Amino acid sequence: MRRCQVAIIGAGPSGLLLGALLHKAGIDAIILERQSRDYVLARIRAGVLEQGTVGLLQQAGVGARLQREGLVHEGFALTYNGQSLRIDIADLTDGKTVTVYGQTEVTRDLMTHRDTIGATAIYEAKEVSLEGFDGGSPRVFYSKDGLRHEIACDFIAGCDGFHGVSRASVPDEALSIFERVYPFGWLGVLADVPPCSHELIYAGHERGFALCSMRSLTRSRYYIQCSLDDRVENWSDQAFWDELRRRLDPEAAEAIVTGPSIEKSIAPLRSFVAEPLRFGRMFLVGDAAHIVPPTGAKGLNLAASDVHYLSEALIEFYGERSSAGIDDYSRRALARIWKAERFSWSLTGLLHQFDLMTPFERRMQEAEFVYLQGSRNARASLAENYVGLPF
Ligand code: FAS
Ligand code: PHB
Repeated sequence: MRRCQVAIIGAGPSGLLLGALLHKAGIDAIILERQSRDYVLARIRAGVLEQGTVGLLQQAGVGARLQREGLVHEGFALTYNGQSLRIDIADLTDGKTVTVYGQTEVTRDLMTHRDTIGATAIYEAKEVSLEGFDGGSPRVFYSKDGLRHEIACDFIAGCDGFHGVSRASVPDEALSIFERVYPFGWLGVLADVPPCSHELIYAGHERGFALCSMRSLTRSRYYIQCSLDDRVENWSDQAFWDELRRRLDPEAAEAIVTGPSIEKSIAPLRSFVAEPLRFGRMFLVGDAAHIVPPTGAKGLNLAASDVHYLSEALIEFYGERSSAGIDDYSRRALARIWKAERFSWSLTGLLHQFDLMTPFERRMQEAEFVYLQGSRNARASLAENYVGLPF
C-alpha cells in the first residue's frame, strides 16, 4: 500500500494544476488518471484563459510557453443577424485582457512539468474506487498491469470531470443537483488555416450560433450550433464552411480561409452544479463539480478558481494545522461558480436559437443586443464577466 497526503483523481487541467501547486508547497500528491496521456491530450476543448488562470499557471511554474505563445486579446466581436459590435474588454475593465492558448497546450505544459519535478502521475489507472472519505482514513483503489493497488491518504481531490467516479461515490441524498440541458450542441472544427479575424467572433444568427476562435495565427477553431441529434458524419468540411459563412457578418464571412479539418466533434451543452463540494475528506473540483455551456469560455477558468481555493486551503491545513480553509472551500468556490453559471447561461440565451422561441423571446434577444450597442454600462458588465470575476 502506498501513502500520500492528497490523492488526486484525474489528470485534466484541474488535477494537474492542483498537483503542481501542492508540490510547490511541499505537499505530496499522487494523480490517478484513467486514460493515457495521449488520449487526454487529444481532447480538443477550451481556448480562452482569464488573467487569473494565467496567473495561477505562472504561480505553479508552468507559465513560460504560455507567455511566449499565448495570444493576448483586448476585445472580441459580438454579431447579431449580421450586425457587428466590438466589446473592448481592455477599455471596459481598466486594462484586463484574456489569453488565447488551447487547453491541450495547458495540459501538455502541466504534464511536462509534473515529469520534470519527478512527481507521481499514474496513467491508465483503471477501476478507481474511493473509500473512507467520510471518516478520517480515506483510501483509493485502482487496477493497473493486472494488479489491484491501494493508496492511503489524508484527502481526496475529485478532479475527474463530469463523468468521473468522485461525485458518483457520494450518496445521492448528500448531493443537490442543479441542471439545465440545452436543446442543441456545438459542432467544432479545428483546421490549420489562419483565423478570419484577429479577435474572436461570437455570432448570433437566426440559423443558429457560430463562434470563430483560434489556437494560433495559423490554426483556427470554429463552432456552429447544431441539433442534439446531429452527427459529425452528417457534415462534410465544405458543408461546415458554407454554414459557418451563412451565420457570420459579411466581412468575416469573406475573410474565412477554408481547409481540411484536423478535428471535428460535437459537444453537448449543459449548465450543471453539484452542491456541496466537500464530503468529509473528499472535495469536488472543476468539471466534477460543475459544467457551463462553453459560450462564455468559463469551464476551464472555473476549474482554475476551484483549484486556487482548494490549494490555498490544503496549504493552510498542512502549514498551520488549521481547517478553516477546507471548511470554507465549498462555500467560497460555489460563490464564484454560480456567478459564472449565470453569465454562461445568459450569453447562451442571447446568442443561440431555441426551437420553441416565441416572437416575444426573439424580440428580447434583439433588444438585448441593441441595449449592448447603446450602453457602455451593459458592455462593461459583459466584459467584466468575460475577463473573469475576481477569485
Ligand atoms: P476534465 O474532464 O478535463 O478532466 C478530468 C480527467 O479525469 C480526465 O482526464 C478523465 O479521463 C479523468 N477521469 C475521469 N474519470 C476518471 C476515473 N474514474 N478515474 C481516473 N480518472 C478519471 N471549456 C471552455 O472554457 N471552452 C470550451 O470551448 C470548452 N469546450 C469543451 C468541450 C467538451 C467536449 C467538454 C467535455 C468540455 C469543454 N470545456 C470547454 C470545458 C472543459 O474545458 C473543462 O472545463 C475542463 O476540461 C475542466 O477540467 P477538469 O476539471 O480537469 O476536467
Ligand atoms: C475555443 O477556442 O475553443 C473557445 C473559445 C471561446 C469560447 C469557447 C471555445 O467561448
